[in-house]
Amino acid sequence: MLEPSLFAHSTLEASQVASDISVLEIDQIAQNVIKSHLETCQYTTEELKRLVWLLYTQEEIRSLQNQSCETMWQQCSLQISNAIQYVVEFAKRIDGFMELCQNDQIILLKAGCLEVLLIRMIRAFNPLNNTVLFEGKYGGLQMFKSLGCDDLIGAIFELGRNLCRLQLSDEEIALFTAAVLLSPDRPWLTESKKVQKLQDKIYIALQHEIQKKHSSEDKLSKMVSKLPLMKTICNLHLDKLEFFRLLHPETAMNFPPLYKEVFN
Ligand code: CLR
Repeated sequence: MLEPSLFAHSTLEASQVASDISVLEIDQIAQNVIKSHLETCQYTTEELKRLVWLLYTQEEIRSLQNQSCETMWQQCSLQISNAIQYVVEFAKRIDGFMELCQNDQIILLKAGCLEVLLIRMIRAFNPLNNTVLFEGKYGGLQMFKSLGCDDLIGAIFELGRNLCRLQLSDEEIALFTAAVLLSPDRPWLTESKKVQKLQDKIYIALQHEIQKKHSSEDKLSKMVSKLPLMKTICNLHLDKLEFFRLLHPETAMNFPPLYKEVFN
């Protein structure tokens, strides 16, 4: 016969194992997401640190400003398209993403990839002089003047400054972008419950990561509070693109296929 005390002991152990498994699972999720981010973030932190003082000269800025609107749009869409490729690769490496139906994978990527890029942008954004990495050098918002989208660019730079104030680590960026990508409320998802479960776990992992660093308690809510501005920027981008397409249909037709596919 089993001794009561022994039995009690083994049930205690079992419950500990149960909670260990979930902590372990959260840890594995964090590690997978962070590794996926580091493998697909396009520029290492070291590279960016080296580049950060490589600024466009006044003359180079002037020549960007004097370019035609079409050429500048083409250059920007190419840079964005390149960056999207890395986001697609990031998504594919997140455990659970490839197990979603293909329809939902596409919906999540189309809906989330610009938001992910906007968060990733802080790695390549210098809040000290308000510059961002564009085609290998840093420059301020005036370099995008020829796009004719001052409001959009202004909002993007404002978001950059805002997000930089949170001083997110690469681990936090990894988990935050994964959570944004796995948003269960995107229209037309067929398995949003499955997406919700993945996102819940990633947010728990993110909360853990924040606690580890002893950062302010409401860091997560501060991060989440930037989502509406990101959504506004995404919608503004779509408006600008639609208007550009009306004015310059032949240029827009020649945008990179991935850019067209994501924003059509
Ligand atoms: C974001 C982080 C990526 C690398 C990267 C590539 C392209 C960059 C983008 C970052 C930030 C935003 C960016 C973009 C190219 C053009 C765009 C600088 C750094 C600016 C804001 C212009 C947008 C114009 C729209 C009208 C398309 O890992």
